[in-house]
Amino acid sequence: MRKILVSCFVLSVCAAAVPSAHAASTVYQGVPPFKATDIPGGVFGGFDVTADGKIVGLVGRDIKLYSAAGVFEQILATVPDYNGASLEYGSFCRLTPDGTDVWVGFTVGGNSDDRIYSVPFAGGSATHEATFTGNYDLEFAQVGGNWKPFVSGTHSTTFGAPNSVWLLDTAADNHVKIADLGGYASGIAFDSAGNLYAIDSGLLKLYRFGSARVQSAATGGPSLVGDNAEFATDMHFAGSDITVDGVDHVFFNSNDPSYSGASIVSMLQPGYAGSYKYDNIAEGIGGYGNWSTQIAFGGGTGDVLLVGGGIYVADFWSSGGVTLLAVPEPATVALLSSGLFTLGALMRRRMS
Ligand SMILES: [Ca+2]
Repeated sequence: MRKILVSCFVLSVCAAAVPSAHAASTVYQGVPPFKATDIPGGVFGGFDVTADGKIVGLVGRDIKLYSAAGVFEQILATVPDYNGASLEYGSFCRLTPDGTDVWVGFTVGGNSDDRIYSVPFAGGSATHEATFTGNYDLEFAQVGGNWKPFVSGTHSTTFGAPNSVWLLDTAADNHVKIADLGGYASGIAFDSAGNLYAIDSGLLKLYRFGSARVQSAATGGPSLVGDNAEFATDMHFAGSDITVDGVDHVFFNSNDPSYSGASIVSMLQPGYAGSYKYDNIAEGIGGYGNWSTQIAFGGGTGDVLLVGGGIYVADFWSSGGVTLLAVPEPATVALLSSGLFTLGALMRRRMS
């Protein structure tokens, strides 16, 4: 599935990394105590955020580095023009866990040659790591003690094929299916224990698959379906992407599938199994609101609730920048540190 180029809005709770000069967001309204801030940047085919808050954005075939304030610094590398006169569309841009490399995905018309490349963060030539039809998101998790790339997408040239998750085979493109889901291609995330979070945008569910089952599927065991999930949380809207902060708080963005205007960024509550066990931390502004695509955590091992890093969201509908979402006001940090339930109590503005 072709992912349309997105502009990037950062939703952040990172007071330290975010200059106070940033204007309030015109794209998202933070749900108190969070607030949203626009970060000017580019129109990205994918993005990620470094541990110190810099933005790595895929612009065309260029992988560009921006300061935490969104100021362009340099081109890290350029991926070869492998599709001739036809465009390659960026689908994701992901730093490796140690930050030494950047992996980027592309799709092309007809999904005839959808490639994944890596480049050194320090600059250099691109390596064609794999070809994966309909790639959408890539996240790293450990298998047998080694970091491995997992990809979500359709893995099919059939339009409307359901979303699925695969362990990427960079040797021979014999990708290993981890989970069959439903709905359109959507993002994934792993927490520190290797649990997999994935979305079925058809059933409007966010699943958590336990790390043991993920490891089994990655090493020859049966692939998974939604019924194999440890937890499933119902969602109001179709989920788009998921990210996890440095202490395993889980955030996701979702869009009203009717295109009627609602795009929200939410955080799962502890013990989230059940219906709508999440709180919104920011909501789209405007007639069509937003159509958000990707979400990422920036801040290394930080805890978003303790102002240790930010949540960043790419927004397609209101192109032209990055929004840093949701910075708790300093006065609330002490409250937040007393526990997530306190935060939940502060954020009861949920759609229902
Ligand atoms: Ca993700």
